[in-house]
Amino acid sequence: MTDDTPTYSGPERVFSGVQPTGDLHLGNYLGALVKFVAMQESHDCIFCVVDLHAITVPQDPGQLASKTREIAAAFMAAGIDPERAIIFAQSAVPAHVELAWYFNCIARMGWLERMTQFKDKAGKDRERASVGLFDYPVLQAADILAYKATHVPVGEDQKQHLELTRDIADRFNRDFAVPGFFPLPDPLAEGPGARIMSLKDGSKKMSKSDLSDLSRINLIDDADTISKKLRKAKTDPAPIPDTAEGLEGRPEVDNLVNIYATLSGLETGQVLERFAGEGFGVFKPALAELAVEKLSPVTQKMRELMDDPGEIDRILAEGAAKAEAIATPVMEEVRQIMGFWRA
Ligand code: AQP
Repeated sequence: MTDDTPTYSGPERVFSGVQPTGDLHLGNYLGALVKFVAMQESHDCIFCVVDLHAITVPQDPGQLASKTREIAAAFMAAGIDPERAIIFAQSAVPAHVELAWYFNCIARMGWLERMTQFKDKAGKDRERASVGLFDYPVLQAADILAYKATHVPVGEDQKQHLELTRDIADRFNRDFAVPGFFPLPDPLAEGPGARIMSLKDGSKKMSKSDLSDLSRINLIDDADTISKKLRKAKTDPAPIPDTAEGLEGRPEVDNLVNIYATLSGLETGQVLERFAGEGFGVFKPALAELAVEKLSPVTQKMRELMDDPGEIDRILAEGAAKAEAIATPVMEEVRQIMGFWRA
C-alpha cells in the first residue's frame, strides 16, 4: 500500500462476541465484559452471542438457546444497556455466514494453519476436529467486518485472530481494488484483565473448557465456592513480595495479584504495598472477599434476568433487527463488488 492509498474513513464502531459454551468465568468477565461496558460510553457498540462459533465443537441442541439467553443476561448484568448497545445472537443474522463464505475464498490455508488457538483446541486429534473449528477465525472476521467494526475489545488470546481479520480485510480491499472499503480493525486487548490465568497453572489461561472447575471462578459461583477455589489455588511457600520483580518466576502468585489489582482498580504496586510480607493465609481470604463483593451483584442480576426469558428474547430479537439493518447495505455492496449476478 502506498501512502496515498485511501484508508477506511467511516464511523468508529465496536464489535465483540462471547460464545454460549458454558458458564462465564472471571477471565471472560475481566477480559471482555468489563471492557464492553466501558466502550458503550463512548462508541456505537454491537455485542454478539456467537452461537455459530459455539457449534465448532459439539453442543447439545436442547441447551443452546438457553445458553445463548444466559450470555445475553450476563452482558446486561455486567452493565451493558440494550438501549445503547446492540445485543443479539449471531445465528439470527445470516450475513455472518454469507460473508464467512466469501472470506473463505480470500483467506489462505497458510494463514489459518498458523493459528495457535486451533492447534491448542484440536490438540493431537487434529484429524477429527471439525472444519468449522479450523475456520473459526474466518467466521470471526465476517462477524466484525459485516458491521465494518473498527475496534474489537477482546482478551489477549484473541489477538492473533484479529491480525487475521486485518489480513482478510486488507486482501479484500486490494483484490477487488476497493481501497478503504473494509476497515482494518484494532484489537483492544491490553490492560490488566486481558490475560487471567488458571488458578491451578499460571502458564495456562483461565478457560471454560478446562476440565478442572477449580481452575476458574465462574460468574455463577456462590461466595463459599469462590473462597474454596481461591483457598485451593496454586501458590508457593514464599510471602507476597514488595516489588513487581519479586513476582517473576511465580506465575500463579503474579496471576492472583493481577486479579486483585484488576478487581480493585489498584495498580500492581499498590496491591504489593498493601500485602508485602503477608502469607497466602491473609492474601487469599482478602482476594475472596473482594471477588465476592464485585461478582455477587452481577450474579444476582443475571439470575433475576434469567427469570424472565421472554424479556431476553425480546431484547435479542430487537438487537438482531438493528444488527441486520447495519449489515444489509454492507452485504449488498460486497455482492456488487464481487460481481455476483442480480436480475
Ligand atoms: N483467561 C482469559 N483472560 C482474559 N480474557 C479472556 N477471554 C477468554 N478467556 C480469557 C476473553 O473472553 C471473551 C469471550 O471468550 P469466548 O467464550 O468467546 O471464547 P474463548 O476465548 O475461547 O473463552 P474460553 O473461556 O477459553 O472458552 P473455551 O474454553 O470454550 O475456549 C474473548 O474476548 C476472550 O478473549
